[in-house]
Amino acid sequence: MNDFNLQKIDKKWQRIWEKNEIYKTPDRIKNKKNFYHLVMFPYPSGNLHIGHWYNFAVADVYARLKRMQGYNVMSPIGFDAFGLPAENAAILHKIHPQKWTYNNIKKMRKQLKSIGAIYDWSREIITCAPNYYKWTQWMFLQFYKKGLAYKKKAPANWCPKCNSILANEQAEGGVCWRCETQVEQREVEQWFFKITKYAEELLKDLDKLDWPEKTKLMQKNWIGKSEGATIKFPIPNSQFSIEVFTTRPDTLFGCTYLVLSPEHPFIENFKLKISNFKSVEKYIQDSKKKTERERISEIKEKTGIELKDVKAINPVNNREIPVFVADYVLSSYGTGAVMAVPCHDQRDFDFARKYNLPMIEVIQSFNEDKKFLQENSLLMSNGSFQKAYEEEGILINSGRFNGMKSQTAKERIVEWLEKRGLAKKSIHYKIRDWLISRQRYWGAPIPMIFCQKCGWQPVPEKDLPVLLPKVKDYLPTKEGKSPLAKIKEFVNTKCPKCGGLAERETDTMDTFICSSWYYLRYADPQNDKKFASKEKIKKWLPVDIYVGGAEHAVMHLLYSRFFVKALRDLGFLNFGEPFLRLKHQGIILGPDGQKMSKSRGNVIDPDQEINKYGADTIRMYLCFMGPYDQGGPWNPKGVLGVYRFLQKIWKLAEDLKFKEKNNHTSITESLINKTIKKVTEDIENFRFNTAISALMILVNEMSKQPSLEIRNLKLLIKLLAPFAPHLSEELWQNYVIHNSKFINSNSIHNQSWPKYNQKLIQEEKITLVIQINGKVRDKIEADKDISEEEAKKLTLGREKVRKWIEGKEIKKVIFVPRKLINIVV
Ligand code: ANZ
Ligand code: ZN
Repeated sequence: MNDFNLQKIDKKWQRIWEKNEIYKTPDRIKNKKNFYHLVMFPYPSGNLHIGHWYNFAVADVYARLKRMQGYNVMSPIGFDAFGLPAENAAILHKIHPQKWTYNNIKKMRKQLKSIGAIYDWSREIITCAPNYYKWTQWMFLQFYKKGLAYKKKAPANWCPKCNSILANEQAEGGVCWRCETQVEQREVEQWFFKITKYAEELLKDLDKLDWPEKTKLMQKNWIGKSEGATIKFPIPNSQFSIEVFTTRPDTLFGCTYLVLSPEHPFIENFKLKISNFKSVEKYIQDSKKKTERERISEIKEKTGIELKDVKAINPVNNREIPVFVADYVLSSYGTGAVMAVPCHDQRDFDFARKYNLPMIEVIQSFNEDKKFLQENSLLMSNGSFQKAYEEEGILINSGRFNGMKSQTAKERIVEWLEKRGLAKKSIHYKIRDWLISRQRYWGAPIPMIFCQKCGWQPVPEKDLPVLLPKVKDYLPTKEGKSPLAKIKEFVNTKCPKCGGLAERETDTMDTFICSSWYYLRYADPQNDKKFASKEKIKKWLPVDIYVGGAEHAVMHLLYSRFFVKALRDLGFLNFGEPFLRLKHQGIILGPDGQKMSKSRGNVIDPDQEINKYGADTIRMYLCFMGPYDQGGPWNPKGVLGVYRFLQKIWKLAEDLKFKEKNNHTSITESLINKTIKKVTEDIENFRFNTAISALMILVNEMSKQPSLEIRNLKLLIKLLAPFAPHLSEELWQNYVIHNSKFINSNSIHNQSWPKYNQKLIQEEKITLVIQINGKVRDKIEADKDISEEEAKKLTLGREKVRKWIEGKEIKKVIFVPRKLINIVV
């Protein structure tokens, strides 16, 4: 028998599998259902890090289970290859972005292969390849023709360091998502995709998806639906009025002034009437320097200025009220104007106090028997108010609506005003259209041509792709234009309509467009007539399971959903959601429990780890670390533990005498069936860690036996196969097949997954009650002899539980064996 050398086994089987194309996925296999298993394709940084491994290697365990369960599993991989770093490398190291990218891809392909995953490399796609971005451009054209792509001048987030404009999602928190530089605002002509058209559907369809609740909630908040009313405030002695959007029409009687955004057109229209217009203008200029973030920041003091000699009329009581301009009101939300209710909105309260504006209390908090709650009283003994009461309640100081609950009053007040044409119900969404122009080189050129005579013209489809030309200088121009603007041969072209001289668009597309449809291309990656054929799309899509990082919650995952809905409405797809089930991996920390970083010196390099322990050990350790969606610190002892476990299996196979039939075995049928059930269900539910625990128990029992039946060895190897594909192939070939020549059908990875017999499992389960601070929050089925340690691990992995303990410190765990576990936070 050979030495235990996992690295050698890795290489051997990777070579044989590749030669035999055992993971090549046909579009159909007779009597098998297709299953589309997808991981988020990597950016070709040139280095596969441990986070990639955590995503890809662990997801592959699931893919392999599905394969052994009899599905025709497609698990493709490719490269999200356009983007800034290639350009930065070009500037820094004077290497062409294309060369840099393809060099990195070559290196990463090799690293990816070392995982031992079931990737079908014949389906590989590279988004910066002309045969791919041709279709990205084609999609832009379809969107354009449907009115889903348009150009407009817009204040945009400008990163002074990257010299580029960023989407809102890429400037969250007011900083550039790549370099964390503070972003500024700039007005530029830009292309947009009309994602807002799908706001309601994107929101509604979240209910259909088997996705982590947290991710769905993030999308929901990002879409930000608000139901309320638009209310007109007439301007005395004119036919004009100012419209506001409010979610609280029940507070209308408490509105004592209006606030406009600095960009509101009313200001320009009424400038002759505004006696302090000069100062107002100055205020507006100053506000342009601030980012949206700064403007709405809770911490910063609200500033504003009154429009002197202009008044508006509160339509519920006909009182004349002053009008202000303040930059905390955004022009891009609602109507760009707000009715201020100081007693019931804290922002308005702070503002009113600062500028000494009147306050009227109109909502009071009452308990269930309509008794006024003194402790919530706003009024202080000196007659002034202490803070805003923002909850709903019962109306006071509101004329005939007094005594009504907020809920009812909202409806009634709007109905009442509606009769006079002064209000209507309305809905607003926070989500904005997707800004897709980039003033960068390394992206797909936007296929549009501008003609002085004919305006914007789409590039005819037959002329696609618009190839990205070679340039010498990758920096955007000082005016913020793409470096492509410096290439005359690229810019100058003919108008597709009149044939006259015209100019090409020089902006490139946001790389998030490339990744919004790549999963469609995997179904038919070589097609040069279509982005993918209808039949092939039908065979594979939608994606059955998608595994990747939670950081993509509102960008990639929302854009992809929008793409599918738009393509469906264009008649190219017959489904409305791209990813039916979604799983996120957690984050791996360094051995010191800190975020991995080069400067801390706590980075784990997967290449080094597999050189030491082999791919199977690393795959299995990643599975074993803890609940998959939580991640945790890398523990070298843990890795060693897993390595020894695999060694134990190796020895077990080598030392034990296997018999066709064995009368002395004391491995119970119950344990066998229990293990199959547990491993199956745990992998299905991404509880890889507990699946491995079950395998460990089984291996322990087997090691105690003087001899075992061959069927039990076969079973063990099968259960091990998804986790440790290389070692299990080696054992399978040596102890089960006994054949020197490898043929595909004999591979362990073409065997079927074992089934269990429920009847043979002795019921040893109990229901463990989970309490948080003494309150019952969840229940789990568990082994009757589950240890405190195990129970705690299981409990903390529950989504329901995490909701209650997130961000809190666990003070104590009380465990009553076979009954309950109580977590005190
Ligand atoms: C009066 C009022 C009274 C409001 C009250 C709230 C509480 P959401 O829920 O986020 O949609 N608002 C409307 N347009 C705005 C804009 N362009 N910039 C800043 N604020 C704006 O918020 C809706 C509320 O935000 C609206 O309801 C409005 O203030 C404010 F006791 O109207 B409210
Ligand atoms: Zn023309």
